[in-house]
Amino acid sequence: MLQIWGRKTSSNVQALMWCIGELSLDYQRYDIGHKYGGNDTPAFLSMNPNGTVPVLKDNDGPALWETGAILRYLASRYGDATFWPRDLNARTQVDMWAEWSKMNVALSFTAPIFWRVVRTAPKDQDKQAIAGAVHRLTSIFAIAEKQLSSRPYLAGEYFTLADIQFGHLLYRYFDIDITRPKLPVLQDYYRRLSRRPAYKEHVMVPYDELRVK
Ligand SMILES: N[C@@H](CCC(=O)N[C@@H](CS)C(=O)NCC(=O)O)C(=O)O
Repeated sequence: MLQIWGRKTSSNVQALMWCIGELSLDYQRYDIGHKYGGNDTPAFLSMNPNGTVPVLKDNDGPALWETGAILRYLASRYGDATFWPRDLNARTQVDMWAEWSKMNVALSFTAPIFWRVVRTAPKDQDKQAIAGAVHRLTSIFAIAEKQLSSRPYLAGEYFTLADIQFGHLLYRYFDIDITRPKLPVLQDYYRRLSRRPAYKEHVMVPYDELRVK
């Protein structure tokens, strides 16, 4: 069985849990981090010296950290050949879009937009900075808009690991109180993802406990 340390309101934990749900794997998750604490104890730091969540253990295997690496581990071990192709070129296409999502989309959304809107008290919010960050994210989303206009999923015909790394950010993007540009293809892609049971369960999670009032 898999053991996961990490609160369900962490976006990285959500990506991991969504993957676990899609692959129908048995798991036990422990609430760690943010209001739950527990990520600064010697026991936790011996698993992950960074003190961040998620951490995963697969049966008696070593503790794994870094969400991207954990996702690739699960995909290699448990994913089928559409989710994580065995052919190197096909797999690298998936990996390329997964990495792009982590490095370009997540870094342009989580701290610059989500934290500024949700994890900042309304009186301290910098509306201009938020609008600027949305504008920068839009130019990145334009790449996804074009990519998804000729295929149903980010890396092609099939739902893959790339959709996990990209799509888990969209619930919060479409849910928070910001002015969004029209991106009809992305909106439709998000609508399709939000019909997936594992997405509903692990990604569409209320984040009120993170809100600074
Ligand atoms: N690069 C790491 C980042 C992990 C990370 O920053 N996790 C956040 C939650 S998304 C965290 O542990 N925050 C501290 C906390 O929850 O207390 C990864 O991808 O796993």
